[in-house]
Amino acid sequence: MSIKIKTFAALSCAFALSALSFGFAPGAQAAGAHAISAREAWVRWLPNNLPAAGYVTLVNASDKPIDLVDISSNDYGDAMLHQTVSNGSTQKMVMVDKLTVPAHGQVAIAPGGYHVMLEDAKHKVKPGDTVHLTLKFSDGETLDTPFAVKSPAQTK
Ligand SMILES: [Cu+2]
Repeated sequence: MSIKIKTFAALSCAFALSALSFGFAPGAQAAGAHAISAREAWVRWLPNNLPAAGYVTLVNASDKPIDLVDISSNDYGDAMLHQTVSNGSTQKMVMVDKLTVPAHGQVAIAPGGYHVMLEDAKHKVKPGDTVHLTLKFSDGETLDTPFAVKSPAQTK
């Protein structure tokens, strides 16, 4: 993930914004030994090779803040953390170079706020599939996280 800032017209993100759901049911832990665990990881798939949006809640079990500093995937050519920013009547996506997970806290990458923009799928991806994102953190840990691919109608 580069630190340059790009803005986009909110094309495919309009789908993400259409459902402002912040509800997260308790989910399975992705990894045990890590300070950071990921839960409720899913991708809102879009047709016609439009970029997909990845969502996940990151939980920090340690007593220090930890930053999410990089995202990559073997399933997509490009995986970037974006934030949706409102500016009056328009909404734009802005590149985010890091996201802090507070000590003994959590942060939600969720519709209406942050999303992982997934572009350039390396193979056919469809709802019902599982894709993997590798999340890298400032404490040196990496988390290989399975994301459930869901249809555009899904909100969580
Ligand atoms: Cu985006």
